[in-house]
Formats: sequence, C-alpha cells, structure tokens
Amino acid sequence: MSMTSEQISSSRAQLHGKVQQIVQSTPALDMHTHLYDPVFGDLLLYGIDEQLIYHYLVAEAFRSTDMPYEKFWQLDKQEQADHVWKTLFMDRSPLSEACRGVLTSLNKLGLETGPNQLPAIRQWFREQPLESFVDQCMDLANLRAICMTNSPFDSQEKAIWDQNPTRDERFLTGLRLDPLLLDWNNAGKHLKSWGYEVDENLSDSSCQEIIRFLNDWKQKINPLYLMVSLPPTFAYPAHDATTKILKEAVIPFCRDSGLPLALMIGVKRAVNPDLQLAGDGLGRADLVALENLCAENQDVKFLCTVLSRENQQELCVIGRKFRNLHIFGCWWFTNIPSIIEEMTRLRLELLGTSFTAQHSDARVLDQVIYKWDHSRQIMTDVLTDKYTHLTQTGWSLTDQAIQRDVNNLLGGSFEAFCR
Ligand code: RAT
Ligand code: ZN
Repeated sequence: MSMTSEQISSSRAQLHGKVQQIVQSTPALDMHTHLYDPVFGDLLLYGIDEQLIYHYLVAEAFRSTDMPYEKFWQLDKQEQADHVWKTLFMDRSPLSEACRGVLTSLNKLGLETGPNQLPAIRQWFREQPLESFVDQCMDLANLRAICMTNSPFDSQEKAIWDQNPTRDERFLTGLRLDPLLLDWNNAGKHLKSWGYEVDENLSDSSCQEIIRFLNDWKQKINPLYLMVSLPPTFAYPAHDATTKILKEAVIPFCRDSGLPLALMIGVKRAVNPDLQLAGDGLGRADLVALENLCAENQDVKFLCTVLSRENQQELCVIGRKFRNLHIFGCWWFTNIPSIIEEMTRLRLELLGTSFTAQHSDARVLDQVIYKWDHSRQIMTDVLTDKYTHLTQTGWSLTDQAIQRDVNNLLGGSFEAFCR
C-alpha cells in the first residue's frame, strides 16, 4: 500500500528529527584550525573584538567604507572592532555568513545580539575566565578535539615549543610547512641558523638535513599530519624547489613516518596586499598535480581540500581513483551554507562516507560555535535526503547505522585513514 503525502512528510520529519539528534550529539574532531592550546598564551585568540576583526569581516567592512586602509590598520583592536560593528552590524543588516556567524556564537553563549549591545557583550567577555571559556566553546560546538596549525617558522610559537610546555590533550598538532615548500631561500636560512647543514641549491645532503629537521619536529610536537596551503598554479612535477623538496624530503619523510601530507590547494596570496591577512583570493587549480602525487606515491597518504568551487567535482573523482587520498572540509570561501550543502551532497554521492565533512578553520575560539552549528544543520538536511532515498528502496535504516555514518563524517573516517 502506498503512503499518502501526509504520511510521507511526517515520516520525513521523523527521520529529520532522528538525524538531527545524532548529528548534534556526535562529538567532532576539528581537523584544521588556527586555534592554540591555552598554554600558548596570547596566540590563542578569543572574544568579541577578535571575532569582529576576523579577516573575513575586515574584507567585508572595507567594501562599505571610505576609510583609507592605513588609517584602519593604525587603529587599535577595539577601535577596529567598533568600526566593523558599525559598518556591518549597525549601518546595514549583518546578512553575510561571517556576520551571521558572530551572531550565532553570541546567541549560543546566551548573549543578546542587537545593534546596540556591543558594550554589554564586551563586558561579558571581560568576565570570562579562559579555562572555562575553552570548555564552554568546545561543549557548545560539541568538539572532542581541535587540531592546531603549528609552524616551526613562527618565532613566538617556536619559543614556546622549545620550553616543552605541558599540553592540553584536546589540542592536537599539525606541522605547517608553507615557508619550507614555497619560500626555500628564506626557509633555508632559518634551517641553517637552527643548525641544519642545508645549501641554496638543495643538494642531496640538504634534503637529508630537511628530513632530519622534520624528524626533530615530529619528536617535538607529535603531529597528526603535515600541511601546506598551495597556490592554484601549483604543479607537480615541476622544475622548481617545491617539487625537489617534496620529492626528496617531505614525501620520503611521510612514507617512513606514516604521517599524511595535507595539501590545501587554491589560495592566491595577497591579491590586495592593502587588506593584509584579508587580502588573499582564490583560483581554480590544475588537479593533475594531485593525481600525479597520489599515483606516484601510493604508499604515502594525502589529505586534500580545495578552495575553488569549480575544482570540487574533479577532487571527488580523484578521491575515487586513489585510496591514499582523503578529502576534507569546506575550506574558507567554500565555508558558506550554499556551497557546504552542494559539496556535502556531491561528496556523499561520489564517496559515500569516506571523507571528512567539515573543519572550522577557526582563528578565534568562539568561532567554533557557529562554524559547527551552521555545518551540522546542513549535514542534517543533506543526510535526511540521502536516507530518505534509501528507505524508498525498502532498505531498513537503524539508529546505529546513522550513528556510524555520522561518526565517520565527523572525524572517524579521517582517523581510520591515518591508522
Ligand atoms: O581561513 C583562513 O583563515 C585563511 O586565512 C588561511 O589560514 C587558510 O585557512 C590556510 O590555512 O592557509
Ligand atoms: Zn587554515
């Protein structure tokens, strides 16, 4: 007997409720952020002013103000935040995803969000002890772990690692290699000053020394993976230092250590340098480079996320060809509801649950609240559609099966891939 349309919509509503409850209650591993373990002191950003001067919002504010760039950069943090608030939250409706995000985080923290509330919001943040605020943000976002971005080339961060700090185990580590792979001249100088015998021409012995450097950092920080953000022009193999260092140092190191290499492809740095950190753009990449890497090194694990919407289908297809590739997250300019929805559907349709649905890329602790809330809503809607299609074939769906799938999408597939 076929169901009436009311029966169909009420069973869909029931399924939606079930999926929602599971998606909300499953703790996630946030596999790429710019957050820090609190032991790193002021490297860990949090609070309303940091949220308001997040580079996503600064870029948007400049679209609606005549203020000269230099003048903005001369303001102190609170003045910059005031300017962003006035421009984006008082003079117009805060409709963009980055603006909405600030409001979601405030709302979930129990604060009032009107245009005149900024002073009261500031006051509330001043009263929060950091330790309990970390717990509160992780609870509200339902995170079981946060992976940091750890750069040996950041002198402030390196100084703290050198003191062997006592760490909060919820904060995992990721070894960031951008200068090494993209700016060898400078990176080489640093390595030399730290006692590694490298030369400009990247002789064989230099590559061995780079491997020694990577091993030392592996010992020091115990990373989950190595990572680099690459331009859309990234090519492999090519006649350049990037290929040489990848081929003769980084990939052999990954092979021996079993650590994956995360490639984040598509960022055009400093399209508008006046915007500082907010000035990066994106471009469509040629993913043949990724295909070549995966094909040549089937015994090495690669993680990948790409910035251009136009590269997403191609990335999934490469994922289908190479089981040494794990696709993760909706990165940066793709981390907006319309594209998250499209990418999550696309990935489920081409990869099943063998990918990681999201990472936050949060730079400010409080942002994990909104980034995960918005993404979990979308995951719920997309999964409900997909499970509806299954039930229409007569497939019987159990809560345990939904739970298993959601675990996989929120970090389980990634952990299995790393093992
Ligand atoms: O999303 C961001 O905040 C960007 O500025 C980048 O940090 C990017 O995520 C990256 O890791 O390169
Ligand atoms: Zn990032």
